[in-house]
Amino acid sequence: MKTFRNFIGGEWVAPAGGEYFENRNPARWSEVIGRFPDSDARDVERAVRSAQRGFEIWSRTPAPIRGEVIRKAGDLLVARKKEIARAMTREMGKVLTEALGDVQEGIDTAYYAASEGRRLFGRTVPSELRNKWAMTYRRPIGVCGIITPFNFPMAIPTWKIFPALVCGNSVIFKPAEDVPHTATLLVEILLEAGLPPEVIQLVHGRGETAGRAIVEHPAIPVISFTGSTETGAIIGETCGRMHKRLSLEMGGKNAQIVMPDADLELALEGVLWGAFGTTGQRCTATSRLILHRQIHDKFVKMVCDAAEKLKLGDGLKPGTDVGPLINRAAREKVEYYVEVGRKEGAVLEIGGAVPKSAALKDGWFYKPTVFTGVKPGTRIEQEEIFGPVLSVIRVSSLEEAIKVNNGVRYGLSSSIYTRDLASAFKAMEALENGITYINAPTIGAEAHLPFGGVKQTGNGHREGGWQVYDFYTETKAIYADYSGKLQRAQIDTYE
Ligand code: UN1
Repeated sequence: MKTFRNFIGGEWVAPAGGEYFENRNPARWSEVIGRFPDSDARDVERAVRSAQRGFEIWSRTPAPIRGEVIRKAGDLLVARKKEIARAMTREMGKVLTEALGDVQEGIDTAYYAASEGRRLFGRTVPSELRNKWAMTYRRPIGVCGIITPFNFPMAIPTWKIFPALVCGNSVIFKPAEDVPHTATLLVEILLEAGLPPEVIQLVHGRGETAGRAIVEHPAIPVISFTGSTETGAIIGETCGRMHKRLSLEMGGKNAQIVMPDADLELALEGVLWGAFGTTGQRCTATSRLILHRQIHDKFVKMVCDAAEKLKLGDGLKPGTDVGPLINRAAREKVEYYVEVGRKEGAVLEIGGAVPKSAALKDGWFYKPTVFTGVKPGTRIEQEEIFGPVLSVIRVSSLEEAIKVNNGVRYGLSSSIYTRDLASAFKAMEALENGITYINAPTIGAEAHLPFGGVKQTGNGHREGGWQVYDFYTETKAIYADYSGKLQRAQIDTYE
């Protein structure tokens, strides 16, 4: 069995405590991919000392040159796209087409970040005083702690790491323990692209140990985390106490609304992709379907007939539509919520079980599941399940649909299918989400637009697009006075 290492201090090293965990294939649990370091605070300590040295070099490297390194990383991702996607499917389970998309999102992010190295705009503004210039520019902040989830093993780390690096920061990267192999490949690529070794540190391990040590380390002023709202709250408390800059990207309970005037075939494709793509393990997954009563029964039948035909299996096998869940705990959570749904009186239309077929026995598979008669306010309507479970809610108007959409504590993405322009625009304005799709599913964010949610999905920051560059830089204001005398702002101008 292959043993993998951390990348700390410019070299591939074993963890201080000598402990490892196994990384297994969720579609065939008996298949072990490798052993990865179960790191602790000592490893993080070493990583911090090295990343501080990395920061000294990198923060002084011109931003366009930093961008060139990220461009090269993008080129290497292009060259190795298929190989990385296969490794990703093997450790994460999503079907190969989706894994290829995940790598592509990393490539898109690389090229956007590379060009940002030639922008990183500041502003020049007039001063209220004569012979005085005023302007702002962006400064790197320091060592950034990047903690990422299992569901997008390449895209999400690159959303955070590439902008952080282009802005001149150094990075300590702690990937989810379910997907350490893709993370290792990403770090290899950054090094091959010419990133000075101490600028990136890879610390494998668990959230409670390695993750916690990063969040609590006083010399890491920036933390970016994607994961559960519960863990985000713990991280938020620590970062608040320590005055750290923190970006949180957390849960969702996203809904697709279908109006009577919608193209139902299109809406069907949307909900299948949104609810069961990535086995429902996306923050942006469609976990609620809000149907106007006029098309409710017809559309429920369309969804159930089609969802039952989805082919479960190993994501590497051609023809597979839905892969496994990530691990035992994830499947147990789904089973738990299906039980909750039954007890709450929702009607289980399809699924609600582990598939029986012998070929799927060794993986964490679960049948696509649809509940109807789900009442707003019930637990399966309110809580994030992170699995292939769709709750259908019946409504009588657009206003009611919007109210149901907004009646949860999360606010990541939403979607409406309608041919009516007025309904589309009303929804665009009234849906309380960071992302709204018109005639498209709740998933499908592009790398050059801001990504994030309102309410308890986030804490006001955005990833992707131009906005993330504000998170990874400190804005400094400069006043250059060449008048040769003391000029007092607010006072001399108004004498
Ligand atoms: C996530 O849902 O966890 O919007 C990230 C999408 C992807 C990114 C999703 N591009 O579907």
